[in-house]
Amino acid sequence: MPSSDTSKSASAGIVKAGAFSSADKSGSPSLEEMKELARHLRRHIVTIIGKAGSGHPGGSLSAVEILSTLYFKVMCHNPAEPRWPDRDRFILSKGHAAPALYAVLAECGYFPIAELETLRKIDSRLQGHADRNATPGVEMSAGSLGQGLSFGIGVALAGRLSAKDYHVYVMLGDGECDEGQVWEAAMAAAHYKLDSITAIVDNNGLQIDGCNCDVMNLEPLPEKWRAFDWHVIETDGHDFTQLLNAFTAAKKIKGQPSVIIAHTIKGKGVSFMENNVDFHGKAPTAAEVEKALKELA
Ligand SMILES: Cc1ncc(C[n+]2csc(CCOP(=O)(O)OP(=O)(O)O)c2C)c(N)n1
Ligand SMILES: [Mg+2]
Repeated sequence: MPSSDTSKSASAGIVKAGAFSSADKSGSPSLEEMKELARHLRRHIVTIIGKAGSGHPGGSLSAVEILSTLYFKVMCHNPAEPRWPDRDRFILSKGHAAPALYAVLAECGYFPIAELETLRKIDSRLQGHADRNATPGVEMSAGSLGQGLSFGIGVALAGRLSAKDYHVYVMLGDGECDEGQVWEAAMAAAHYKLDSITAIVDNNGLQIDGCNCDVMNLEPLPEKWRAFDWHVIETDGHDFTQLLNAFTAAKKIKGQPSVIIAHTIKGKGVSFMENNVDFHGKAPTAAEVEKALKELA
C-alpha cells in the first residue's frame, strides 16, 4: 500500500476506520502494512527535508505513527474530496511538522507523491509550515504555536451546531503546551463538554532548544489535563496497536474532551537524530540523508 514510487499516488476514495487484520475485507491495512507505511513516511520526510535544505525532521519523525494511525485506521475522510463536509478533521497545531503531514496526505492520495519533492520551493503547494489555502487536505494554516486547539474547538462547536457527527483531532507538541492559549482552549473544551474533540500531545520531551524539563517544566502533564477536566489516556506513540486502542477509547468518552499523551522519541527511526535536539530544525546533509535512508531501508 505505501509507495516508494514517487510517480504515482495511492488510490483515492473514502478511507474508513478498521481493526488490524491482514484478512480485513474492508482493505484496511494490517499491522505489518502500517509498519511498512511508517518506514516509507520516514524515508519521504528525510529525503524531502534534505532536498529542501531546511525544515524540521525531529518533530516530523516523532509524529509518524500517530498521523498514519489517524489517516489510515481512525478517521473517515476522502482524499478525492478534501473538503467533504462530513469528514473527520485533523488539525496539525505543531505546524513545523508539516513534512510528516504532507507525506501521509500524499500516501493517502490527496496529491501526487512526486509533489513531495517540491517542499519549501517557491510556488510549491507544500510550504515549510502547513497552509490550508495551498495544500489539499490541510485543515489549518499553522506555524505560530498554540493556536490549533482553539481552532479545533471552533470546528467541533460548528459540527455540534450543524448536527454533524464528525470528530476533530488536534495534534500538539509538548513544548507547544508552554503556550498559555493551549490552556485557555483546554478550559473552553471542557466547559462546552466537547466530546467530539481529541487532542494528541506528541510528548517527545524536547522542544526547539532543549529538554522541556529545562526550558519550562510541563510535568505532571497528565494531571494538568485532568485538572482541566479532560479524559487522559497515555500511550506509546510509536505502537500502532496501543495508538488504535487509545483513539477507540477516546471516542467512547462522552461529556468531556479526551487527550492522548503519546510518548514518542524525537527523530524516531534515524539513530543520529533520535533524542538529538540539533535536528529539531536542521536539514540533514546529503551524506546524512544517505545514512538515514540506509537505516530506513
Ligand atoms: C508562538 C511560537 N513561538 C515560538 C515558535 C518557534 N518554535 C518553533 S518549533 C518550537 C518548539 C516546539 O516544540 P514542540 O512543541 O515540543 O515540538 P516538537 O518537539 O514536536 O518538534 C518553537 C519554540 C513558534 N513557531 N511559535
Ligand atoms: Mg517536543
